[in-house]
Amino acid sequence: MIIRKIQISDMQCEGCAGRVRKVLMELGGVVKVIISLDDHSAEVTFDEATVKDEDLSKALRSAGFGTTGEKCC
Ligand SMILES: [Cu+2]
Repeated sequence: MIIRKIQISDMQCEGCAGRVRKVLMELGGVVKVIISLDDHSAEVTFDEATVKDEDLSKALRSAGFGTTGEKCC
């Protein structure tokens, strides 16, 4: 298992945090997601044999979250 902290600048409210959490948890191999709205980040624990870093960012992008930008819901 490895832990990655991902910056998600356009996640700024509880609604977005819940969506980010859901998107990440739906990926096979992700076992734990800790959202921090204070620094707009998600700390993700996952099995690197099942899911890759780029899978996380790809899933977030397809759900409408980037790692840059200002928009929120
Ligand atoms: Cu929002």
